[in-house]
Amino acid sequence: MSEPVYEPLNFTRLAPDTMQAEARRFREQIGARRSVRQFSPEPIPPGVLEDCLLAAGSAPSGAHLQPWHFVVVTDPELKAQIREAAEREEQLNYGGRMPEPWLEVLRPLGTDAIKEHITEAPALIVVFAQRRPPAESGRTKNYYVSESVGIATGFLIAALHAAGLATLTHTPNPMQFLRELLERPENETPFVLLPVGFPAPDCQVPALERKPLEAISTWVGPRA
Ligand code: IYR
Repeated sequence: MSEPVYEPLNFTRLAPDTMQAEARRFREQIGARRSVRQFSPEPIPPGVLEDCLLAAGSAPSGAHLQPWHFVVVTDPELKAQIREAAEREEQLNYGGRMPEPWLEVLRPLGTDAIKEHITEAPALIVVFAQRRPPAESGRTKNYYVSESVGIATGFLIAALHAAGLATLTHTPNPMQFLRELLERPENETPFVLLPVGFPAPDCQVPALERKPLEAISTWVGPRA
């Protein structure tokens, strides 16, 4: 068993008014993120995705096991194969596999089984969850995998947005075809498919409202 090795925390203490300004700045920046379904085929400047992936990889994880793997697909032929397989699943989803109450809450988003974004976006990032450790690790379990990969995916989406890129959080379930097409090992399961790129110049998004603070939070004790 390895014993802990410690180092001093690198922490920047901010003045209260700077804290408020930073919180507001971040809220406004992240609040401007929208899920985008129409992409421009323009390429992504080199190096940007690497930094975003490293930001995602800095997420906290169960026992610091970092149970994620990111596959970046830019190859047009592979993107076409992924689109074809995703549309096959989505035809079944929209054609009866999703019950009416589900279709009803999706209606305002205007989604359907056609997934142009998969071939239009210059890159797809497929996030894989390592449900079990790789065979060569000698360990048999990972912990809090969905929580860890969910947080890392949130970091990734935020990093891509901060870098000036749009994403769609897409889950063309069931997604096993992604493991097969991308030749990932059997301890990994596909978690989410993120088309990434610049929005098409004529991109439209549904006009949506977000829940206000009172609806998403409860305070117990004095509010600072
Ligand atoms: N996977 C389908 C359906 C879908 C489901 C949810 I929940 C969404 O928020 C959006 C779509 C699709 O991608 O169209």
